[in-house]
Amino acid sequence: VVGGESVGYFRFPWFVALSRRGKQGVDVTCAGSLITDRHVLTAAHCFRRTDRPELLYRVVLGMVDRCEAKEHRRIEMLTSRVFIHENYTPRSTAHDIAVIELSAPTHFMPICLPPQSINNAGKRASVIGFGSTQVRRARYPCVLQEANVTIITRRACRTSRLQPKNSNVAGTLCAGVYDGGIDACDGDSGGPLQTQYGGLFTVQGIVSFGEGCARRKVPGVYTDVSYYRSWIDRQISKTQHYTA
Ligand code: 4AZ
Repeated sequence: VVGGESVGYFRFPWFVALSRRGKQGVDVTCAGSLITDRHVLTAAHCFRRTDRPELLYRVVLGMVDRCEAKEHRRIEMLTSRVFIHENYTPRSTAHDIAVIELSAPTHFMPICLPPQSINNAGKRASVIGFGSTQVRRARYPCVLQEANVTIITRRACRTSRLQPKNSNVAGTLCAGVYDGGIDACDGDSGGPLQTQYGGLFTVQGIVSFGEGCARRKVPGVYTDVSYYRSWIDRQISKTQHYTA
């Protein structure tokens, strides 16, 4: 996250870091959001270089300072299955959405899902992650970062200076700040773009892609979670014995 600030403990318990198995420490590859006691919402492209997606990541919960070897609330979970959107292909940025089924339930608080197909243009939102805080040369922070952005209309996204690929397809939304300087960046993929409705945090977007980071008039592109609400519900209901 470029242009954000450090987040304190216990603020965003649904935030999940996806760290590759077999690597030392916690690498910053991708992120996600806990949406039930055993499902994590993330980006399909986080799995693009593997044919066994359930073996790729450790799911890290309760992490705020990545540089600490241990934290009181930090736990790691394994994945039992990964549901990648049927129409996602690595050649395109469309349908960049996946649901991870954890091998056991967690006690962390999930984030709310939005209702189907709502229009959020103009709404203030924040993006959180351990992704790069610098634009030209990647630099990964120790502490989780949060930055405030605004969700913009599809039309404004299309007519922005550098039109991101596929930004006009249904199922994506754009968010940013007009003058640049604040954005998701490398390593933030899969993490939440979150808004508050009556005090409840809701995941409106999934960090998907951009043309660089934090450039003037070039918003970040997110998967529109409300567009995929029924798809998400279908994936969650595949878990046996699960009651919402
Ligand atoms: C990335 O590579 C990435 N500025 C995610 C979002 C954006 C750029 C890069 C948007 O994970």
